[in-house]
Amino acid sequence: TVDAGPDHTPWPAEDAARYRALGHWRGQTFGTWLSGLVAAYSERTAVVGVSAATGQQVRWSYAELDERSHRLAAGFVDRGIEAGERVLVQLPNVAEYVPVVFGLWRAGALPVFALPAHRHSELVHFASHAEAAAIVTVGSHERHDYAAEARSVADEVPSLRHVFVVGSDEFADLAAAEPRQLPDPDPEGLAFLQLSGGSTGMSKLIPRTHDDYLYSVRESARICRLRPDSVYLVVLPVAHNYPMSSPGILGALHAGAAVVLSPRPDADTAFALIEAEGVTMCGVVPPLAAAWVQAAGRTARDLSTLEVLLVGGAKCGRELAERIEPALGCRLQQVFGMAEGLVFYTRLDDPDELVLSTQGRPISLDDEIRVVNPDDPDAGSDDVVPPGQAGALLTRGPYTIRGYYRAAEHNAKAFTADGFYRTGDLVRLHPSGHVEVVGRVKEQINRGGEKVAPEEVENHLMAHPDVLDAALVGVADEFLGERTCAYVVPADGAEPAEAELRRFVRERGVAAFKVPDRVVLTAEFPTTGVGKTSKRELRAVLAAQAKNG
Ligand code: J2J
Repeated sequence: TVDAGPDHTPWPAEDAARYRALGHWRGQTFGTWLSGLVAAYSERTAVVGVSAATGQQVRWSYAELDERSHRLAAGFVDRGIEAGERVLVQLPNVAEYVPVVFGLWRAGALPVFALPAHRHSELVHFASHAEAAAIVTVGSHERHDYAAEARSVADEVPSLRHVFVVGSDEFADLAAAEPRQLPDPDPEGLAFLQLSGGSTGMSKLIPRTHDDYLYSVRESARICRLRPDSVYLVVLPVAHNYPMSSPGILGALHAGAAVVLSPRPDADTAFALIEAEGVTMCGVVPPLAAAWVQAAGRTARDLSTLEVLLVGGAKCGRELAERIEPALGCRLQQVFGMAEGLVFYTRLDDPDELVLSTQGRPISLDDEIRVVNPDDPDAGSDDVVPPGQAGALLTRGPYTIRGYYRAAEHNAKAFTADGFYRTGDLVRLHPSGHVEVVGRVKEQINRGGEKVAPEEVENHLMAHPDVLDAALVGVADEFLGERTCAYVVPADGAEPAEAELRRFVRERGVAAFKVPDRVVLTAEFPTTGVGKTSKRELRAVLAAQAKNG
């Protein structure tokens, strides 16, 4: 790829020493961490979910999860997966997800976490950028043939040597390998790659270490008050950073709790699981919270075990926030996080006013927060705004990356010279340390928690012969917060139909949530008067027009 650079930008030695001295980084890998959990919680339930292999619900104890992941680790190594190699994981919410990921970690491999929604062009990008050696996926699921898609990706990406299909006979063989002790990787080395929401072009890969991530997991479990008798329900795509670690499956496991994987996020499916499994905690995005609030009014399900509903991924407006506790009979906990690191939570004992009106305060006292003048995000002056005023959020700390994976050019813009990550979020900082998210300065559309990079979608549109130019903007949407609208200038004499352009983008192989919700043809784009309009300015002008028109 063009934008090469280091795999990992380590923290400066003095910061790393401090994080170790403070006990944030404990020199533990995911493998040794799981071994410790097994020693403490052996026969307790770790994972409940539908097996991709049998289609039946399974219930695995910590000891069973441990054994499965040891066998899988040996199986991956026997198939030639080497320590440090990247393995693209594209699994829906199936029980095998958990042992597969621990198996890869124990083999020393680095999972690259794709979402089930991702399609050919995205998978090719992730696999080639990471030079992945393998893909782990399922067969057919929800009317999509994941295995066939993975094979076509493997045909295109030279580094891909294997497609492992969970549920296949071949995979059953791999999973039955004789467990054995394997070398433990470096806890300060990379553990996996998460995906960024993307702003300029394709998603960047986010390199996280065992040490930094486990710190955020332990603290998340503590802040969310997970206990051994907690039951955490996953309804969002399991590989996303939020259900993974905020507090997510890893936070739940850290506390010795049970993780229940819901195959789908709808209220009917989730409520049935809440009742059947005595679920105490769940994390959702705002549109889902709104749907659940509605459904709670007419459900016959017993939701009384539910203690906490986390809401985040996109702004939870005050009106929705106020409905959650009365409708669902549980405490609302707002969470504002990012796969790059930094996570904010409202605390369970925060005054209601803060829980309803803010997105929380950081996990750690060692999360450094700077709120700077957003007027010229490219100028990099980064003057801190007066207290209480909205500004662009910058951060660095013990679990926030210092650089994306192999992205030197992008890193120069995404981080300050002294290592602060430019989150692209516009926030107001309260005296209590809580923040309120009031907007963004980044070129990203947040479609109900699913992130869309305008440039990526515009490039797909502009590949169409009838399209001269395209600009994608977010327009307000009652349900999703915002949805996407593509403004398209047709090529001379052409009049492409909206349906045709949407189909075209979908067939280029992108996640359904990136296909423009609307397409509007326009003879020409507005100009701002001074010379050539940048895409950034153009999107701003079009978004303002959409709002006022
Ligand atoms: C407004 N915007 C929010 C919120 C995220 C926990 C929770 C969410 C994510 C996540 C995550 C928001 N209000 N409450 O990784 O561990 C927007 C911001 C942020 C971006 C990050 C976690 N919660 N956002 O959503 O990497 O713009 O992570 O910078 O997908 O989502 O997106 P992502």
